[in-house]
Amino acid sequence: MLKKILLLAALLLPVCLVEAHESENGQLSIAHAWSMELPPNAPTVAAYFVIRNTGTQADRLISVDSPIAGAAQLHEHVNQDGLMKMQQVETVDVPAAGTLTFAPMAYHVMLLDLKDRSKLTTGQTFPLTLHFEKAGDLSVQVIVQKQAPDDAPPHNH
Ligand SMILES: [Cu+2]
Repeated sequence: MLKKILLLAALLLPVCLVEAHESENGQLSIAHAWSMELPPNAPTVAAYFVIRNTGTQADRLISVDSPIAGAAQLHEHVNQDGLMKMQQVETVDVPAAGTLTFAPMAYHVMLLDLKDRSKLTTGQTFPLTLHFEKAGDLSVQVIVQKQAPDDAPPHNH
């Protein structure tokens, strides 16, 4: 009986990896894509995720886009004279055999000129495509939630 349960668990595991908010392309995988629900009139929204690179080659995130936004930018937070400010960056390097976390007060995707606000309420998802120099395109579903997940990785149910 126990064996049966373990087998069942093993069979269910791969399903977990291809959940809506995860995406994989060779060495790169994107997990925990999320966004925080904002007031309905917020002019921009930020999206966050974790990029894992299991390969021996570094890659580079060169741009992002989403059908719900007219424009999408890569941003970082920097400490400027004691003030945290965000600014646009051209690209973000993904280290070999490493993890890069996009999170509040760190790297994030800024979506501007929002088109479909119905997707920006808690429980909804919207598509986001990441363009990498070597790995090509990776699309994920971003989950809109009320607050930040207290611990992004590891994945648990
Ligand atoms: Cu920003």
